[in-house]
Amino acid sequence: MAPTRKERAEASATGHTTGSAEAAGADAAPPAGLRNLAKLMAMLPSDAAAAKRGGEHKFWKTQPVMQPEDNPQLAPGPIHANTPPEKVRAEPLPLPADFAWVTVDLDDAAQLQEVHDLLTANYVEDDDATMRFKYSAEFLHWALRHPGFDKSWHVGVRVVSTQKLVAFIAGIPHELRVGELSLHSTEINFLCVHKRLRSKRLAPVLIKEVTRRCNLAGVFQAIYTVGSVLPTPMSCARYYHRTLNAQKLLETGFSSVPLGMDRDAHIARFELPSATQLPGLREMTADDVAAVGHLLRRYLRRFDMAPQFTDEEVAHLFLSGRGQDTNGVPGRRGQVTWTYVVECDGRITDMASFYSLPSTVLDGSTEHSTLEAAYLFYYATDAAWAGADAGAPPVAPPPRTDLSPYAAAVNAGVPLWQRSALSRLTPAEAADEAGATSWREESLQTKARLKTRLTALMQDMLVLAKQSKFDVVNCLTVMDNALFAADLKFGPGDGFLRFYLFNWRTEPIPGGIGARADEQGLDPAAEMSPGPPSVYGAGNGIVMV
Ligand code: MYA
Repeated sequence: MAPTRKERAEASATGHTTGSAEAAGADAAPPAGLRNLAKLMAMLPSDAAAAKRGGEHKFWKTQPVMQPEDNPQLAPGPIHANTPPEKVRAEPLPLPADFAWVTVDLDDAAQLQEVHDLLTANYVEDDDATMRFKYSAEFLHWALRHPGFDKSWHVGVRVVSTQKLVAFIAGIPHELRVGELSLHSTEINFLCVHKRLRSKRLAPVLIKEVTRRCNLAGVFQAIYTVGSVLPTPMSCARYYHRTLNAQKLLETGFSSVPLGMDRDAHIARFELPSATQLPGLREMTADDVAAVGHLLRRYLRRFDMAPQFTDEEVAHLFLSGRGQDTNGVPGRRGQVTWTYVVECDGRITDMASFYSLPSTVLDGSTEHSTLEAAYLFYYATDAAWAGADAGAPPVAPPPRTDLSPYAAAVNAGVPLWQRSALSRLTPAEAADEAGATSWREESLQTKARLKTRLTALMQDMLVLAKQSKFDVVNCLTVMDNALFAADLKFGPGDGFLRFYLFNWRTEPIPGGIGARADEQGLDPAAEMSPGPPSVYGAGNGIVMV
């Protein structure tokens, strides 16, 4: 996930001095070999200026994405039919002289470091260039080596003469359920072009190349998130921020003391208990994978759109980013994800996770160079359900060894390009979703129980994030976050994140915004069906990194 967002713990003005990347020394001089790049890239057929005129979207209007003028009544489904491999372009798209495509091998430490360096200096900044995402090498390795990953979807562009990596885009396989339909799709992320090569129409070439590679692998749909508005968002969520280290956030200009409050009261407002409160809360282990998978699949089935994780993905997402123990020294080296479960009488009733995504502070006037941000990741609970809302458990769960529809199609010889709508969940995994009630139909009592439980669970996540030395916990308005955000002192930020589907048409899905005055007109779902916004949550159950 890659939002353009401005992190503010408070909605009030910060009085913060904006520092440019240049001033911060992040990109001060053209690195060797880049000196002639701008000249070289000028040879690209650049129609940037023309494209910008009147928001024409010269590129996006040619792509199989929902267009603003599309009839909203069109049935959900693909915009273009799947294509057999012989109809997919066999060679990579042409690049200008002295540029070459590379497939980045993220298991090679040097190549991983190159991607890390490119992103650290050139990736997403907030609107006034005061912060820039700083994904660690461990994070990129964890995020992009997702189960079933296809190395050819880790696409780079190098300058041939210097071998410098100057652009990148990546996809990982992802089973996405939108409404009742599941698509084997790719989650696209980390699109980045070196600052000196911007506005040369290189991004569309990267997007077309990764599309070609995905199509060759039998994948024809994608999901991606962008801070800005492109054709055409199908969901929009807002960033919320929960201050942990108020002093540091004030010093970095991330937040400010609200008018009418003194500094000490502001800092005291964000104090937390020193220990977690929920009995049975502990770190997730490998033994919990099946139980967490069961819980999560069922929980996510309540949303209009959500991933469908296999147990293998659950193990990867929540365990493989735990970093390495450091022989008694608190904390782990290279830790990316933190995942906890609640075990009650031998049963896992809750799970919750967050991941580490620091930002470089680009304002040279502060002594702090990095903001340590934890982002709320997936969570699930069954502690809130009872009676009718509980849903009928499957009478006899199918054996866990049965083949998924996808695997069965492989065995039956169905060609790769015709398998994209077949689920990779085994029958037992799929059965975990049975009987879940949509978030729209849950009773008020269930919502109230859910709110109580999630507030307790997330309060403990805040305590754990604080113990792990994070400065702030960020989340979006997706999933059930609206139920606990205000009570736990998450405040709205300036950033919004738009969700897009490639080659899939769907009705917009509520992203949990619309209730506040400054959110009017931003929620594509509200635009489609005007009415009071839901105060209870969102239909969007996706959290991208
Ligand atoms: S979002 C994170 C994006 N990265 C950053 O923001 C990092 C900092 N910025 C940069 O590196 C550059 O500014 C980028 C654009 C590379 C973003 N998503 O080359 P250009 C369109 C989609 O002259 P540049 C993430 O990673 C723009 O509207 N399109 O522009 C998810 C215009 O088209 P049109 C974007 O500034 C990425 C054209 O590109 C984005 O030099 C999902 C201009 O090209 C953007 N973030 O470079 C990608 N930014 O004229 C789509 C600009 O039509 C995946 N543009 O308006 C689609 C699915 C593909 C797989 C399908 C498989 C089936």
